[in-house]
Amino acid sequence: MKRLVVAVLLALFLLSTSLPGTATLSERSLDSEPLASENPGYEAPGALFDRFAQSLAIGTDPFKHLVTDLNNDSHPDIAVIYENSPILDIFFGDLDYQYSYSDSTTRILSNPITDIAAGDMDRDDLTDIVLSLNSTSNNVVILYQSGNLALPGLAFTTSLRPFGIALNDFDGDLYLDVATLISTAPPTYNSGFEIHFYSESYGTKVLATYLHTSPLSMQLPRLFTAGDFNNDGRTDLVVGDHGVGRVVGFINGNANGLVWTDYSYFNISGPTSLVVQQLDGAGVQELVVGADLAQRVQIRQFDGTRFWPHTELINEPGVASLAFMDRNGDTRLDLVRASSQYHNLTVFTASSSLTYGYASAISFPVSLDPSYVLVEDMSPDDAYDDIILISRSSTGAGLLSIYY
Ligand SMILES: [Ca+2]
Ligand SMILES: [Ca+2]
Ligand SMILES: [Ca+2]
Ligand SMILES: [Ca+2]
Repeated sequence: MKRLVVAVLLALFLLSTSLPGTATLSERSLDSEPLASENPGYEAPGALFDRFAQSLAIGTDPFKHLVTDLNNDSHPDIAVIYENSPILDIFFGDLDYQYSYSDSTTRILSNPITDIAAGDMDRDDLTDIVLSLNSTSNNVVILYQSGNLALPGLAFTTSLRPFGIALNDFDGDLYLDVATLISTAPPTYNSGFEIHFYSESYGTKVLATYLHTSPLSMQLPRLFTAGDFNNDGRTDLVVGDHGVGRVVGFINGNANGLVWTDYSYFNISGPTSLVVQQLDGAGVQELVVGADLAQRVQIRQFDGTRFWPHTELINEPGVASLAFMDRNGDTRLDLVRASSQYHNLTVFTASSSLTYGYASAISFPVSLDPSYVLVEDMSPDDAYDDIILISRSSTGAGLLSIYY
């Protein structure tokens, strides 16, 4: 009800502030099937989700981004990294929650950045940035907000090149530790993950069984995420390898973060996105896998032994990135899927049995190839969470888009 009131107020505000020509369009869309060009927005039947959008041209081949407050003004900021690039761009949300190059900053690292994460690493209530670099030494860098995210920050070295980061307090000392997904450059195909504890000054304390050995036989694992998929209160780790077509979950076996011997894996062709998320509000968290070669999104639940397939969304080509939002306030999380084949975003509304279908979905086009999608609350004036997408054109030109 509250959402509806907000939506009505928002619509009235729009009508009252819009130009005469656009008011005519809005009125017409109320009593006829809306045309795509009319952007009927979130609440209208056939909504396109793009009544409000904000776009910003960014660097070439944007790869991943995150949203957090990086200058302590309570306005969300957006950090972006790029494919094979040492550049970190940070766009600060201004007083009106707008983003531009005039209010941004850039850091140029020593080597190409392979992953980015955010967390309060020094417990000063200011969110810091952690970057992994495609290099053999000083290849994980922590930039502290208290130092204005200035280089060199704090650097430490992983056993092999790092290609993924997951942050969690793995040993219960209240400080975030850094898990890294590591591998050699091909063709030796050694890979694994390790945990660098704050209490050990991020020296390697755990080096997990190498991922390249049988039966996992991974070659270039690049997907890495953390989450408690077995519901025992300890954060576990999940690794995916697109080329080999395999996903493995490692169970965190001890509150000291030192035991990682139990794992469970399954095969899926071409995984591109891993999310551990409580989707239905109860029981174990769900493991969601998007796969472009398998053309599907699978939702699995760990039953103590294996990741049991709960449901899947098939015939979904080009799955590039997944995120979740509750777009209708029913506490079940709805699925946001970016497709590099359809060049669009689709928001699938979850049913009570946690299935997702086109019957209750909305789709809207995006700049050519979506790279990574996030859901965050980008403005206190907006009752809903928003979708933040980075995408690229056929020439690689990057675009940051926020859909309200
Ligand atoms: Ca900010
Ligand atoms: Ca901090
Ligand atoms: Ca810790
Ligand atoms: Ca666990």
